[in-house]
Amino acid sequence: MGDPKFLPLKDFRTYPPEEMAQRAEQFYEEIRRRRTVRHFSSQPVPMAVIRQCLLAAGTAPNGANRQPWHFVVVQDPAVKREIRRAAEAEEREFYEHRAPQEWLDALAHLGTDADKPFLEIAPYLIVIFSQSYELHPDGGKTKNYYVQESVGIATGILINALHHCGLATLTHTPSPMGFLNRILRRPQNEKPYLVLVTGFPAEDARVPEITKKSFTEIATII
Ligand code: IYR
Repeated sequence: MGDPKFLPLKDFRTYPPEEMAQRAEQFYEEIRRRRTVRHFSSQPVPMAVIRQCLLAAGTAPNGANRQPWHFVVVQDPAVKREIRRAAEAEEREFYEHRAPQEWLDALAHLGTDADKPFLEIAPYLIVIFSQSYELHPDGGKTKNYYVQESVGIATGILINALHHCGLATLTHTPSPMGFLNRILRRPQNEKPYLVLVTGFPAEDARVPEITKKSFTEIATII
């Protein structure tokens, strides 16, 4: 290993206190408008926008800069149909057998069920994979670090970037998700993390009436 190389931090920006406060408020107002949407329109979305948002996700802080993620953008209707079929089979198992009553009770106010039409209707399914290790062409493996944290942060940035461009998202987690490796032909070092359903909301989209915890419930200043 050579010596670590460093560069001056060039493009960091600071703002006067009033502008900081204004920016903090504006960001909150922008992000609080984001809602998880389950009713999508099939209206097309330019792929260039998705590509740019994925570049934003790829800037996420992560363990040892291994960038242990891979994003598969599914737009092919046949592949979306296959994913819907496989996801609905797992979801039926979940809702009818696997989920304990306590979990079903916790979900009741969201009105979710095993039917997932959005997996075919939305223009894109962004399937996010985590890489617990790197697989080299000679068959060698290198371990990755803080993989769940890293991929979670990248996913958060992606959700934020897509919202920022006026796109709706749904974080969908069929469980188990192993079928995604098979359908999308992803290698054994990758595990599906979640499916980010992406597009415009349907004209008549409705969202559950929910509230967010207050500041004092989510934060402590000591
Ligand atoms: N994966 C299932 C169930 C589900 C679980 C949670 I936790 C949610 O917040 C919502 C749904 C589904 O997608 O329906």
